Amino acid sequence: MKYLLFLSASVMAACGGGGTSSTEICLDNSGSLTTYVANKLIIPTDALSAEDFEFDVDGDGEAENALGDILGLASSAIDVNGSVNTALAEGTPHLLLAMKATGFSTAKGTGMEVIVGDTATFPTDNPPCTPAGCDPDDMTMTCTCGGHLNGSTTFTVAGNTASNLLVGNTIGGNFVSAQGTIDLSIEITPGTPIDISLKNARIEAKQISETTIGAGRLGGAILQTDIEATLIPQIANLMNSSVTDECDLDGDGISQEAEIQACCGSTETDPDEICKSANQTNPTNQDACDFYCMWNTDDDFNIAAQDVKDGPAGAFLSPDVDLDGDGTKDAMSFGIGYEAVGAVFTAPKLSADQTLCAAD
Ligand SMILES: [Ca+2]
Ligand SMILES: [Ca+2]
Ligand SMILES: [Ca+2]
Ligand SMILES: [Ca+2]
Repeated sequence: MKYLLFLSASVMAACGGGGTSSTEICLDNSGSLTTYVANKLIIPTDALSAEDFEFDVDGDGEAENALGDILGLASSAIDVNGSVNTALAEGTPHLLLAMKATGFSTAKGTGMEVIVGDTATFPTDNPPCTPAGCDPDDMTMTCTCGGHLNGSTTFTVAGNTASNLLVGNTIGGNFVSAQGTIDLSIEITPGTPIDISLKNARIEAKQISETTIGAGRLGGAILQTDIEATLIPQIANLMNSSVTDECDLDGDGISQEAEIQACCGSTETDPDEICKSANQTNPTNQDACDFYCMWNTDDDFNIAAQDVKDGPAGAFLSPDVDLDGDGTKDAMSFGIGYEAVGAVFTAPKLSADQTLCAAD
């Protein structure tokens, strides 16, 4: 079992209108194009690391990363970064970045395009996993993955690939985009990607060279309606999977009563009583039992969306910023880090001249 979470950015920064504003940034098409693939994503797993990737989403002078704080609660039982970066190494999928810049240390009107590589098309010059034909999900095989993250791999960008363009300035080696919308495609559990739109979002890049982005981050805020409709159910799936991985003894994909009993070393039948009488000496099963008991809040044997809302993180899964200025908080801030190495591909937008301006 692996958990996939990847992010793609789609930025549709609002154009500044008549160009009279002194803070408007417009893309400089005279810049040189460099292309990268993200070789590392950094998901905040505690309040301290969340601070590293926080942005002032609502413009009140304080930076925030509320969802990043919450992921720390889940990361006690789930290796979020391990899962995400395993997925990156296995090439499912790729997060590609293209930058058009007149310089890496100081430049105005730098363009940053963020592209989701076609997951169905693995690079052929440097396949993600070797030896050929090996399946990283098959525990009987020994695979070495991440071969496509060597800095010189050619990627195919399919015609229908999401590709989005931001513009910003680079000052002191630090590229910061203007605010826009960043659409995230998040695959927390295999085969079930969810789309989340980050509003008031920015992408940053530091330690930029032709072959690497040494330190980057992106963040914005997810509308509460998206959290309810997509994020919470996916968090529930992720948590339930972590229990089922260990407690699904018959392999049907569900942990039934008898299996939870066995996992917790209890003969009780009521979920509360199973958890109270848990006496499992197998540490692996004990972890799964503990996790189930912490997150399942009702009288059944699985962790569902309502359990997440009623559980330890529920109180935190609430809006922390007011994006539309009506006085009611309506979105939740979120930011992550990334690193990237060189890659070869045709950027859908930046390979040709583009017209894009945004308010700084
Ligand atoms: Ca703020
Ligand atoms: Ca089962
Ligand atoms: Ca439940
Ligand atoms: Ca509001």
